[in-house]
Amino acid sequence: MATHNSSQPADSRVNDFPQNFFDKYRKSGATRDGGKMQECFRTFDTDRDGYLNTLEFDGLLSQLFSKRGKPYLLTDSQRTELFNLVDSNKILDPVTALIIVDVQNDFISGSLAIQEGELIVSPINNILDTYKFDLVVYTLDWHPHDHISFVENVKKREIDPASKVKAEHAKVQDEVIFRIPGYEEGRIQTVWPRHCVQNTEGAKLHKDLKLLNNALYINKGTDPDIDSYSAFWDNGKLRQTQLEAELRKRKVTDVYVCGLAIDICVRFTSLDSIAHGFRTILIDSACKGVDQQSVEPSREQIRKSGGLCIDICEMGDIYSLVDRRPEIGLHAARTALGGKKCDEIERRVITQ
Ligand code: VGL
Ligand code: ZN
Repeated sequence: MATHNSSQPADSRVNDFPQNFFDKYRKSGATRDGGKMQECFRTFDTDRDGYLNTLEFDGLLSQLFSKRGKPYLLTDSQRTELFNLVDSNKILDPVTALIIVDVQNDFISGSLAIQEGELIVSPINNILDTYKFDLVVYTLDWHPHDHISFVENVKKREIDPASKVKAEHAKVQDEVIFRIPGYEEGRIQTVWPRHCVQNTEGAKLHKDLKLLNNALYINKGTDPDIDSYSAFWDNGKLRQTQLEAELRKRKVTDVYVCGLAIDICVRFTSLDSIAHGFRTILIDSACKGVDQQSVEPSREQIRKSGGLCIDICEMGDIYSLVDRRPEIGLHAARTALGGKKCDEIERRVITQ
């Protein structure tokens, strides 16, 4: 194995590849068709297991960094650096977080009780017992008593003239547009029964939910004038919680999401997780929805945005990396390219 660096190609170095695969890319004006990646992979994945092991990766490096068939020697640290570049999103060594969204009394047995909500408590406990996450996060909907989302409070704020629903007629799940002093735009808000008021019984996590030591707790919806379905951002993307910073601090790569409700807070938390570049996996059977009709569209939106929806029975293979899904691998690769927007990258791939 090479232990020193040299600006000259080595005279002799083990080279299992009689022809240099990269030669055609050295010639000026070589056509770079879309098949080059598959061809490259097929060439170097000599044991055909779908992965490039260390030996195969060395084979690739020694052909790539060469002159007239003679490889340049790379130091171990250079090889490691190049490998880490490829693996910059920790594809081979993920750091995992589980976000348990709003498993609070009011969403299970209280004012905003979700159908079969209590049925997710034991699957979540099973997940906590079975898998060791690098970080477990419990989120709490944590509203002040005068919160904008409470139907009981609609008369406490000015209604925007554009609001179809007027204060006198507002009922649960209506969309009301408020005027908030200091903001030009009206604030669109679906109104809910009073729920998860700070320090009340309804805001407590379900008594049977297993609480891990060293977990992180994230309160959301604490500003009276704006709601927060996502555990990352408020609905107007005006202010962030500390969730992203805490995940970054621990170098989390893979975010698993479960809890209540799949069509509201789980959905927006998952979408923001995807947008922040985390490989995001929604554990379907550990979630329930407020509105049954919007459950499937929520899943679809998460999939389309680059997330994965899995059943609990798929969790073992995915967590242990026996099952690697290209959808989220692709998302990770895109993030490795500097977090560029998907269409930008597709354009680069097509036109290069
Ligand atoms: C939620 C409605 C209002 C949720 C929170 O946690 O899904 N839904 N506030
Ligand atoms: Zn709420």
